[in-house]
Amino acid sequence: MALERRFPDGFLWGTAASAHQVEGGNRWNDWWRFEQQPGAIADGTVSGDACRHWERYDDDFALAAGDGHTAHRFSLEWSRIEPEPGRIDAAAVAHYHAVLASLLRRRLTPIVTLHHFTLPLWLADRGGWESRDTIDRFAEFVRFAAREFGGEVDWWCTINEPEVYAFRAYSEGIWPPGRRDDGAALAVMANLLEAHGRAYRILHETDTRDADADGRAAIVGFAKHWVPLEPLRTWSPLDRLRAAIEHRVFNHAVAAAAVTGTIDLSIPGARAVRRHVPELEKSLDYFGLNHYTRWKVDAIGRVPHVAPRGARLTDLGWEVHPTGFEQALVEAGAFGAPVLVTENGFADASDAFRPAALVAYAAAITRAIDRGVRVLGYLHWSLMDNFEWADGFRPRFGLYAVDFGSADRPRTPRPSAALFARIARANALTPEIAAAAGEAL
Ligand code: IFM
Repeated sequence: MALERRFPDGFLWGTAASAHQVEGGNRWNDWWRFEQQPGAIADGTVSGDACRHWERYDDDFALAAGDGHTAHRFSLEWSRIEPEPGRIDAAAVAHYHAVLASLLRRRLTPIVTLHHFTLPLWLADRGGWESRDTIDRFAEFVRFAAREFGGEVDWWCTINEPEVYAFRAYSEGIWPPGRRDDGAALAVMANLLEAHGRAYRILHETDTRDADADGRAAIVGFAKHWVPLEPLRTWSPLDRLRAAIEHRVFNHAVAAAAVTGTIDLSIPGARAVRRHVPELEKSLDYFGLNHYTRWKVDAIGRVPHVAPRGARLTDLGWEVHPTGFEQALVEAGAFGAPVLVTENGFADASDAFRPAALVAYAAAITRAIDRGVRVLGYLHWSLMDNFEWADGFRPRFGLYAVDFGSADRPRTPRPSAALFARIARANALTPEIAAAAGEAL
């Protein structure tokens, strides 16, 4: 990299995580119960004590602040706050106030997710997101969170990856409740989108306290997993058709719903969902973009999504492809709201290519900015290794390695932690930083 590339003033640098993946001891949600079934988790692990972040959050935020981060995204665990219908657990609420106080003391802007894949058991047992009643229960939870935490929080992320959740849990059946029914997946996705719209209005009505006195009391978006889906064989009408259908339902329809208010979800062979939800219209103050890889779509193969031959792959077999990230930023930006990268990261236990990838992906952001996308910040997934859902603890996404074999879960920085710190502190990519990352991707 020959030239220095600066990021906009106030650009947010930090990491993202979710409660169940790091806290430990989240035994009152549907994931905990699901993990106990033999074969549910690929490497045979369970979330258990996870990273013990429930006890160690303050030390973890000290690491982040010491590395020049300015923001941190985390989720409130609904099942801890409301372990039984209508009963608020005062100790859990006090805990999250302490978490927020720790972040604020360290000048880390909190970005709070309200639903990140887990449901309280009592709600999962009443039909979870297939039931419209869950939308109402979620609305009440959001109102509670806005009242309770609004004085400390301005940035809210309503729902993480509605599309991933719906397909993994209701179509592939590899997440709780383990259903395999495309029609149910579409219905669940629609309910999650409706819930986002409701939450957007509630947060703006209820959180009127401007925590950082910048004139904005509530800044609300969702986190959308954006995956470029391209035909494996561009000459194949079947690959092209399947890629187009999947792109439409997985990427475009989700983002469009939050702009137009119209939910329009269809896939061949499943009952389509079409409805207009007024609360959903213009319900993004920012577009939360989660991006990891692109997939080539093979309409006739045994495995429908594959990485291109010869591509550099993460430990999960996901292609490292910075140009796809630039494309995702541009496509997300086209929906009109500024984009916050709410997640991006790499399963790379040996940190073999993460430093170079960090530089290449940051460079992709600068190119997207040059193309007119307003990018507000970048949150790396993740500060430390954590519980990767049905893949267990094997994939290592952390800037810090966690020793899960040791009772107190020691954290050790990977070289990437220092490299990311240099980018965050400089708020720039410099030739020196690029050189420090080693060989370019
Ligand atoms: O770990 C997940 C996270 O919970 C949601 N987005 C993708 C990450 C990596 O798979």
